[in-house]
Amino acid sequence: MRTALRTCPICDAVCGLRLTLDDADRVVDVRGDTEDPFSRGHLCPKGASLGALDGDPDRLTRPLVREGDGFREASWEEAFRRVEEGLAPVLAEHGRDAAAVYFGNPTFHTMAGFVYRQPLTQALGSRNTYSASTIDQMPKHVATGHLFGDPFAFAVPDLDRTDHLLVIGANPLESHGSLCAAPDFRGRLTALRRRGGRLVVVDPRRTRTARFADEHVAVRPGTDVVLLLAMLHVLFAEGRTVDPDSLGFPVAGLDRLREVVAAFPPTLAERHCGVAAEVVARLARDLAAARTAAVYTRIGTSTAEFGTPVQWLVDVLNTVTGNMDRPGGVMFTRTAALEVFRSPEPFTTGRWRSRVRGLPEVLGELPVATLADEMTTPGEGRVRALVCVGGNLVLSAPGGPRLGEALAGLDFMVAVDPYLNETTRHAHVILPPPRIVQSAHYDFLMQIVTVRNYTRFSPRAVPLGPDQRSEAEILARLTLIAAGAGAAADPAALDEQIVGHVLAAGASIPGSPFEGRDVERLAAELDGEDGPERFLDALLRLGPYGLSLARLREHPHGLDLGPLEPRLKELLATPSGRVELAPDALVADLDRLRDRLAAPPPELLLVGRRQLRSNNSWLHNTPGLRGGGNRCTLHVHPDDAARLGLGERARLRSAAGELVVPVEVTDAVMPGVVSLPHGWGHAGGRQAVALDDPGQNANAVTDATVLDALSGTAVFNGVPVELAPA
Ligand SMILES: Nc1nc2c(c(=O)[nH]1)N[C@H]1C(S)=C(S)[C@@H](COP(=O)(O)OP(=O)(O)OC[C@H]3O[C@@H](n4cnc5c(=O)[nH]c(N)nc54)[C@H](O)[C@@H]3O)O[C@H]1N2
Ligand SMILES: Nc1nc2c(c(=O)[nH]1)N[C@H]1C(S)=C(S)[C@@H](COP(=O)(O)OP(=O)(O)OC[C@H]3O[C@@H](n4cnc5c(=O)[nH]c(N)nc54)[C@H](O)[C@@H]3O)O[C@H]1N2
Ligand code: SF4
Ligand SMILES: [Mo]
Repeated sequence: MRTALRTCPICDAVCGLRLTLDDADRVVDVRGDTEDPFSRGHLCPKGASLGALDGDPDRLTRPLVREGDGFREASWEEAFRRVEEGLAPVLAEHGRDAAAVYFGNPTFHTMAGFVYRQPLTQALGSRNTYSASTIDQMPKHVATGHLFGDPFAFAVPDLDRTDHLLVIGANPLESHGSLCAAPDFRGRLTALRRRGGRLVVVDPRRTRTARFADEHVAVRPGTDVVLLLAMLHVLFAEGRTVDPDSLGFPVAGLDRLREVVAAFPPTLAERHCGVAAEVVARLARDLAAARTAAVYTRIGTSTAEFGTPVQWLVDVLNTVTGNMDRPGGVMFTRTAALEVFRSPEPFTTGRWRSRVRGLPEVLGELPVATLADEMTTPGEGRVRALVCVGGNLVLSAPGGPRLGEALAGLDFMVAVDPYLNETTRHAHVILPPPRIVQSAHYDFLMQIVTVRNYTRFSPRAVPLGPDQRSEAEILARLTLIAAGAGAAADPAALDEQIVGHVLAAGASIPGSPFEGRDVERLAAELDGEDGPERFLDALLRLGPYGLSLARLREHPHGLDLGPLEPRLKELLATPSGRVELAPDALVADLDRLRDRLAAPPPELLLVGRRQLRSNNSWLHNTPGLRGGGNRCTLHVHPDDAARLGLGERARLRSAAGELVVPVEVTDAVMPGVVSLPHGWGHAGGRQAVALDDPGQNANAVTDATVLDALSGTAVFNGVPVELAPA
């Protein structure tokens, strides 16, 4: 028996874990790491199941290649050769855009996903680049890009110091927080209440977080944009906004903003949001009156028709109440490794458009909602091949079943995934990453959104066997194949190129520790077992804390780098050099809202529901996480159930599709709203536990034709539906 320390890779909370491994290197016990200065021993049921997940007998251990209607195991050499044979002709005959790539949620957590995403995308050279961002946080990037000029400068609630937290469309007691990395969210909210602070939740459902809060305000799905405009209306009308000169950073657009919100009085919000006008006004006044306050929003408003306007208005509220970039408000991290990348080109979108629907590119990506169109619409530039890294699109994307049919018609698909599932079963080659504990871990991306500055590196706990390939090597080889270098090209050479890039950039930054130094010499000094570790070492050395991989290894429980500090002024990258409170694109997008408000509201709206013992599409195969409340049911309010005469099962229909689902009558949802969790609908894979109680695919009824216009993000919350007894 021995112990190994590592960060949990499953969600944004980045909890430190203490694993016990037996002599056969199996994980036999998982505890929270009480010495981690950030998570202090916190652990949730998913983290506690990491051993079962890591040792899942259904995880693939060898590559699979398609043979007839089935799969057979193959050597890595054969598998990579098959990738080359499948991909190269598509690129040669139909051009770069004929191959698409998708990066799924787990690639936002893995080191390999962070390091190779750009090289692989560049090597493919396709406009058809997709990721989970356009079914998740893209509205936040777009709003942030317009407000601050840097689409990655995410304002994070200063959870541990705020006096007033307004949560809109997030359920951190079940999701454990998102774009707000805060292990033990419940403990932090308990501390908020104990120091006399106030927690208010705006959500169409009475969630675990809503029940915990001082106040829960039920809002009609998709209407938060009106609520926020009306709150701003109140603040301006009552002179409750702070003096812009007191903010500590320059702002532009205040007068225009005042004009815009003048058209949205609280009475209008009452009509559309189902929230009484005096409650709307009080929400605004409470925010302005609090000593410090933070407004926080996530999936409930991000994957919604007005996702980008809501993310914009949330940070506008944070700004005009004087809470932007100050302790107790919302703040910006100073990361240990990513500061070199902080200032990008001026933010812009639409540098190219999707072929079929003409949707604008954002951050180099096209909307996942149009991937099926690109695969099935004939013509030049049709997508004929897919590289799918850590994505279960059939269950995760809007109109998933239709996308599944499109995948079945591809000339070639390769999946990098530990499971044979609903999506990867359409692949011609499946390349499995090794066990979880066989990968080193560093949260490049999550460290952008921690509520304290914090960093931690976990070395791999179990070495790779001779028949295994690291995810880094898999992605490096795919990159080389896409670049035309072939299946046998040397991944180490690619790694040196990637690392060389960082070193050269560092050497050209005035005042950096690498300034003027020779890249080859620098490369020889780097530490690390493989490309990603060396890459990390380079970034840490260039970072603001003067760290290195060696220093992080000396601190296996992680390093607390202190509370967040004001720094917006140095991050600002707008052409005006000011925070743009009323950007043209956002103000113009409100025309779409006026049209929507003029139409009669749908009678019944579908929203999602995350479940504590689940994580998107891939944890349903772990026995310890099944059962209890973790079932795929439709929550229906008793009034709606009675009105519609519903029994045990109901037929749920939208413009996009139809499902028969088990009904759970509960007043946890407001009348006129039904809720179905996503990630279910298991079929056709090799996941015995998941297939035993497969549930229904919520994305059979979400509609890929309705999007948040500016970001191309799919609408999962606020889908018009009809319901009838089945
Ligand atoms: N209706 C509805 N749909 C939604 C949402 C919703 O709220 N409602 N939420 C959306 C959101 S926010 C997200 S992020 C997406 C997520 O959707 P996806 O991007 O599809 O991500 P996951 O379902 O988390 O996992 C995808 C795949 O990654 C594999 N995987 C697990 N670990 C690893 C690893 O280490 N490496 C690799 N290469 N693969 C791995 C899993 O086996 C699984 O097949 O779903 C979205 N879909
Ligand atoms: N247990 C668990 N944890 C997870 C995941 C998981 O699947 N399971 N997924 C992970 C991922 S990928 C992500 S992105 C995060 C997401 O983290 P969160 O955003 O915190 O997760 P959700 O539970 O989807 O919370 C969204 C809330 O918005 C509400 N809502 C729906 N429509 C509206 C609306 O129109 N207005 C308002 N105001 N609210 C609305 C929903 O009822 C729901 O309570 O969670 C991560 N953590
Ligand atoms: S809260 Fe998230 S990071 Fe922490 S143990 Fe659970 S799944 Fe892992
Ligand atoms: Mo997500």
